[in-house]
Amino acid sequence: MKGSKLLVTTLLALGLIVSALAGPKMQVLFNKTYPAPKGSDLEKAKCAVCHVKGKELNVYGKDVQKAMQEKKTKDLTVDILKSIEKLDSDKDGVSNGDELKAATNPGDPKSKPAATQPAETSTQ
Ligand SMILES: [Ca+2]
Repeated sequence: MKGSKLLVTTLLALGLIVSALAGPKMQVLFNKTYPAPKGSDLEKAKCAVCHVKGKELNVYGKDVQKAMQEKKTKDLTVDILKSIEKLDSDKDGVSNGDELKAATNPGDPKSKPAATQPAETSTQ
């Protein structure tokens, strides 16, 4: 009995450590879902796609977190990522999905696709 209690405690401790590191697993899934060309804003952002610094989340990271909480899961899935593509987390006027397609950072308003207006917009 003593042994199994120790095992449970160890497993719980391990679980806490793993869940504290939002990192590698989520990043792997993210990179698989949104492969970023080398040198793109998205590729250069790495952790900064979801995080401000360390564990602190940016606006896009918070939307990911909210979507995960709504699904009551701690595991990031492709569906969760897709479910927030229509949002514009950083409010730069370009949806997360469009930014990810263009390999810009959906959590940074300064990073967005180069003007994508139709060619025949009136001159300014
Ligand atoms: Ca945006």
